[in-house]
Amino acid sequence: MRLRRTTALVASVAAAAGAGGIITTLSSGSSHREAPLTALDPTGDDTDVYAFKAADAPNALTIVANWIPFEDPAGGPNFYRFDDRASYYLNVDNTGDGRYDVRYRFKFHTKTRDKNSFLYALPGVSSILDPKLNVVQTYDVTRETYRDGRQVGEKVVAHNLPTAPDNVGPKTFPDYAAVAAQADRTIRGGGRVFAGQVDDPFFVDLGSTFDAIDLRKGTGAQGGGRDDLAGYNVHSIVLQVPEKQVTRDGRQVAGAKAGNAVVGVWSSTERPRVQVSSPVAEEARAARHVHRGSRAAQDSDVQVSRLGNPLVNEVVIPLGKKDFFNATQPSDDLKHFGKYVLSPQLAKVINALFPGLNVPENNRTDIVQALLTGIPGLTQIAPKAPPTDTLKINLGVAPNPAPNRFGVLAGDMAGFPNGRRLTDDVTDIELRVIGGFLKGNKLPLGDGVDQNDLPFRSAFPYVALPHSGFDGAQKRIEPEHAPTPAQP
Ligand SMILES: [Ca+2]
Ligand SMILES: [Ca+2]
Ligand SMILES: [Ca+2]
Repeated sequence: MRLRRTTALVASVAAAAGAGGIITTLSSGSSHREAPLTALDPTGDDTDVYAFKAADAPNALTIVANWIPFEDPAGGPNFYRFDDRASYYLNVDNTGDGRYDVRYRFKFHTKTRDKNSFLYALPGVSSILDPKLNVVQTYDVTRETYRDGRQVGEKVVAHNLPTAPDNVGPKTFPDYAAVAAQADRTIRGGGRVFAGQVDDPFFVDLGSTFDAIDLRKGTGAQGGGRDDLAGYNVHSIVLQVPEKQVTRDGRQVAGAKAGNAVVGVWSSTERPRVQVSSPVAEEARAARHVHRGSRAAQDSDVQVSRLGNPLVNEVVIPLGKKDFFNATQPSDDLKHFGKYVLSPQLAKVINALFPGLNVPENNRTDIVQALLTGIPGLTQIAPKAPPTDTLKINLGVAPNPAPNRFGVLAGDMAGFPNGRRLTDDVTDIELRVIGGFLKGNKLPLGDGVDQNDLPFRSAFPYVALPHSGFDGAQKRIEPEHAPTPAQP
C-alpha cells in the first residue's frame, strides 16, 4: 500500500509534465489552492515549507513556511495579512511516528489605528513602529512540547512582535527593506523569527503543465519555461532555532550519523470549530488525533490545512479527500489514504506520453524512501519509521556553500529531499525521481524553470523582499500618447 501511494505521488508529479488533465490541482503550484476548501480559504492555505541549515547559522534549524497564495502586490486597499482567527503552526516530529513533538504556534492580532482613513499607511513610513502605518499586525509565538502524543510543556517565547507590512509602494515606503528588516526578531530560548509579506520563493511553469504537458522546450531540461508565480507575494513565517530545541534528546547534533540527527517538519493551520464549514469540521472531528493538546482553547480548534513535502496533497490525494487530508495528521497517512492511492498507472501514463523513457512502473521502494520513510543513513528519523508526509532533514549534514538545485540527485546531500532549500528545484527533482533516477533510469525531465524570479538573500530571513504594489509586473501598460483634451 505504501509503495503504491508514494509511487502515485511522484508519478503524479511527472504527470504534471505529461498528463495535465489528471492532476488539475497542481495548477496552483506546490501547495497553492490544492484542496477545494483551502482554495476558498487563502489565509489558511499553506503553500510551501522549507527546512534547511543556513550557512550563517550552521547549528540551527531554519524553517520557512508560507501562506496565502497568489498575492497580487497591488491588492489594496485591504492588503493581505494573516488571519487573526486562525492558529498557524510549525511542527516537528523527532521520533519518526508522524506525531509532533515540538510545535510553534503563531497567533496574530491586527489593529487599525485610523478607521476613518482608506489608506493602509500614510506616505513616508520610515520604521516598523511608525504611526503612519495604519494597519498593524503583531503576533505571539508559543512553543509546545509533547511526549508520545501528550502535551508536556508550553511556553510563550515571543510576545507582541511586529510583522513586516505589505509592500504597498515607494511613496508609502521610501525604504521598504529598512522597515521590513525591523521585523527580524529574537525569541526566548535562542533563535530568530520573522513574519510578514515576501516574494513567493516557489518557481514553476504552470501554464505548460496544464496545457496537457505542453513543455515549451524538449523534456524541460533546457530552460524556456515560464515562472507563473513570478511577481506574486505570499505571507511567510521564518523561524530559526538552535538544534537542541527540536532534537529528540534536547541536544545539539554531533554528526550526520547521530541518533538525534533527523527531524520531520511540516506546517499546519487550525481554526475555531464554529468557523469551519461543516463538511470539513465533521471530517476533522473524525480524524482528530489523540495527541492533540489538552487545553480547552485548543480543543475548540480544528486543523484545516497541512503541508510537508511539496506536491503531496496536490497530486496524491484524490479530489474528494483533499480536505480530509488537510484535517488529519502525518501519523495517519497510511491508514487514511492508502486505499485512495493511485496505482503506478501514472508512471504508465508517462511512458505512454514519452515513449522510450522506460519509467519503472512497479516496486518503487526508491520513492517511498526518498519522501515518506526517509533514506537510511540520511533522512530516516528512526529505524522502521512508518511512511509519513513530513519534510525530513538531517541536521548533522553541514550546509553546502555552493548548492546544486538538484540536491541529493546531484550528490549535494544538503538539499532536497534532505530538507528543502529555497533554491532546490523540487519540480525537476520529483520529475526525475519518478522517472527512475534512483533506480538508474536517469532522464533529463523538468519544467524549464530553474530558479526564482528574484535572488534569495544570504542572511535571515533569506526569502526575497516582496514585490511592491506600485511596481507589480503582471499588468498591461498603456502606451504613452499625447495628452487627451479635457473634453475628448
Ligand atoms: Ca513524534
Ligand atoms: Ca518568486
Ligand atoms: Ca524546475
